Amino acid sequence: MSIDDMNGWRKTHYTRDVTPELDGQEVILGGWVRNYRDLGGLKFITLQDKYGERQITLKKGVVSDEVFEKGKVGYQYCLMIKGKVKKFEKAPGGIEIIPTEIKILNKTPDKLPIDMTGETISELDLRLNNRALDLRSLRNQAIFEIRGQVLMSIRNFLLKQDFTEITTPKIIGSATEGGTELFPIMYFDKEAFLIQSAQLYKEQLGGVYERVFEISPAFRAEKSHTKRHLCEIFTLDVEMSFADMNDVQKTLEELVHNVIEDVRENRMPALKVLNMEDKTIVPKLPFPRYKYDEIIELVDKKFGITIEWGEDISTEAYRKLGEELTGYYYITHWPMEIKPFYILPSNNPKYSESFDLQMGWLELVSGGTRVHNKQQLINAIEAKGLNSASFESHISVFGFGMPPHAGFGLGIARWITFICGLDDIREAVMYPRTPDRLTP
Ligand code: AMO
Repeated sequence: MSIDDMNGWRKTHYTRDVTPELDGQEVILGGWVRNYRDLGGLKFITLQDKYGERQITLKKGVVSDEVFEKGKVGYQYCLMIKGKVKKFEKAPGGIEIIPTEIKILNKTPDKLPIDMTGETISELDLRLNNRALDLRSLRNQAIFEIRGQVLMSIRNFLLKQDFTEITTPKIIGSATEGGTELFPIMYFDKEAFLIQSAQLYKEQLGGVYERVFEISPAFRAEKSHTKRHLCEIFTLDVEMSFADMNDVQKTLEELVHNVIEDVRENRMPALKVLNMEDKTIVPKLPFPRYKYDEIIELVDKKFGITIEWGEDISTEAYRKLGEELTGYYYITHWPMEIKPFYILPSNNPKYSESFDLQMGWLELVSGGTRVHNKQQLINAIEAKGLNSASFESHISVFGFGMPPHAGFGLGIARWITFICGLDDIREAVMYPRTPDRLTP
């Protein structure tokens, strides 16, 4: 069988736009074969495109012999179909298309590497190896439709609140946050690094545009093989001047509330595909707030897990916490010693003006009030054992009238994992990067 050209054909509709009102009209659709059934004198092709699917019905004697013969297709063949819309209640969506012409634009092997019928879910690594194909599945269509909505709703919400969208460099000359988790690269004949967070730039630009946000990648050279860690992350970074952590927490919880409301309002069919329609519900405001001290006391009393004051909360403790606190909640006032230099110490300097936003057991956000006094910033950098000279260009900005400010960073993939009820963060990213995965 030969491969056809489009030959001037253009799609007249997406599948979702072919409604029963178009009964009798001629349409041209294009897409891929999600499903195919050959019952002898009758063949059904389920044609999918970016928005959905429609049934193409080929009955011997009703369609031409040539079209009937051409209807012998394989899974995920790329097709264009010209045909008449026919109202038919028994067909999915109450419509079928009776084709008058079929173009086969590209074929697939007899056996695809992963299941594309939706009957079973192939193993994740196998799916990721064939990601562009895998992304055509109904489940992935739903996940990334929701992700798109989340990003759009975040932007709409923040722009309405006078935030300015910024874009900051992802290649930097020296280690910013002092961590060891940086990817070095060659920048012509010099060593440079991929950025770990937009932190320092968003703070600087907060001193210009007052309220800023960025949605962008950041790179973490952590060899973590967990279901919640990636090496290339995508974060929402927010910074607000003339504000402290309480103001930021209020904006953040309103943002979460609004975004989930938008997802439910606009993406209910996608939530249903993922069986999340009763689980991803609009959270009540305000979110519960617990201090770090209260949390370590709770996990000790309730679960007998001891966390030494000053230590991070262990994964085991988080898991247990997630059984107790199932929704969104804040953990505030972390020990200063486990927070980065840019976080403002509390009046009792053992503590910090910081918070995490949790969803059950998973950390979604971290943030806090920042140091804005230049000398205090220099001291804080050195107290963390870093060389303030390598932060000179950043520190200098604090000598030019830096306002008090606060902000947060939200991991987009972690949030999508939660909203979509996924088991592994890699499912929430089109092309995930992990210690073991650099392709595709
Ligand atoms: P932090 O390092 O906590 O804070 O990162 C912010 C959020 O990004 C997500 N995240 C990750 N997601 C997947 N894989 C990873 N390896 C990973 N690392 C982080 C988490 C996390 O809560 N500059 C500060 C933010 C601020 O204070 O504004 C920062 O980067 O959801």
